[in-house]
Amino acid sequence: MGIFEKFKLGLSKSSKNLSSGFNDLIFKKKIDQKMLDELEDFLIQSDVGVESAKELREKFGNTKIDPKNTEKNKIFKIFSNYVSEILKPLEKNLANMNNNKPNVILIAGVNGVGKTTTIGKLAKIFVQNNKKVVLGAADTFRAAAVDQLEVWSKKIGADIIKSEEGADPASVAYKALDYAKNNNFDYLLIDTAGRLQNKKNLMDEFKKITKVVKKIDLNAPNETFLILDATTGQSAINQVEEFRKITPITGIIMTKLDGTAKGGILLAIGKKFKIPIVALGMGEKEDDLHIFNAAHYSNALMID
Ligand SMILES: Nc1nc2c(ncn2[C@@H]2O[C@H](COP(=O)(O)OP(=O)(O)O)[C@@H](O)[C@H]2O)c(=O)[nH]1
Ligand SMILES: [Mg+2]
Repeated sequence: MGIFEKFKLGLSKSSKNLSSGFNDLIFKKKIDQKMLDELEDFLIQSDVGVESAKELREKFGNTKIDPKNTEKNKIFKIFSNYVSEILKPLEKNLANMNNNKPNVILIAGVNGVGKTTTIGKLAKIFVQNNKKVVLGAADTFRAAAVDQLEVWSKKIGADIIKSEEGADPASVAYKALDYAKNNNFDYLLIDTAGRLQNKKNLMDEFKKITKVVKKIDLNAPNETFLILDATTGQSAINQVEEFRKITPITGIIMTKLDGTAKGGILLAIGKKFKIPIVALGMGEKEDDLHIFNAAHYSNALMID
């Protein structure tokens, strides 16, 4: 399966929702203010964001559409071009990430969004590109979290540095970077705990991690990727706001797009925060993470 086909499959719930919404509204009704109101409401409910819904309403309102001659492609194109224009500048090219060795990537996000799973999948992409990858198990809050990362490390052929449950996450991060540096690794991916309900602790934890890794490498962490769960909808927006206060975010990975009809949330987040988008998670398996491509995403949203 090609990469576009994977986007299409992963986003099929969202594309069905959007395409059938356009079908019911634009193609079956006269374009008037009432229909445009309905369209705007529908777009807001699809989580594309209030601002985008307004701008799209305007675009559709200015388009001549003959209801007898349903120019589906024209409508779909207006939508995908709009999405693509906003998100294209946000494509984060992993190959062009700074050439620090090792490249230290800190993974942040609230519990359950898919941090550990995403680390496994992302590490697999690096390993497939013949990179040496080590995982740092700095989510020491639960023993199960370390075990889960260990399973991934074995599955994909990456090393892991861990400590006992309850250990200081910063000390694990330090140990992992020390190991990565001395053994000439290309990437270190650091898993963290995401207890946003205790913001002060989380903030202190991130401060401490970023401080101790700088003792080994002043540039570390080179990246901090925030993981967001697409099925949480608007709450993902709050999470970006909260995490940005805790630590600078250099990239977003959105997971579980396969599990929601509201994949438009990525557009809302891109438009609002303009943070680069790294990859999209579209399933639980090791090959279900896809490097973000704005054209593929925007086109895949419009196929029914
Ligand atoms: N359907 C689907 N499930 C996912 C995806 N990413 C992660 N998950 C699942 O979400 C759950 C939580 O993932 P986990 O990595 O443990 O989250 P963490 O608490 O942030 O580390 C697990 O059951 C994963 O298999 C995805 O892209 N699609
Ligand atoms: Mg985890």
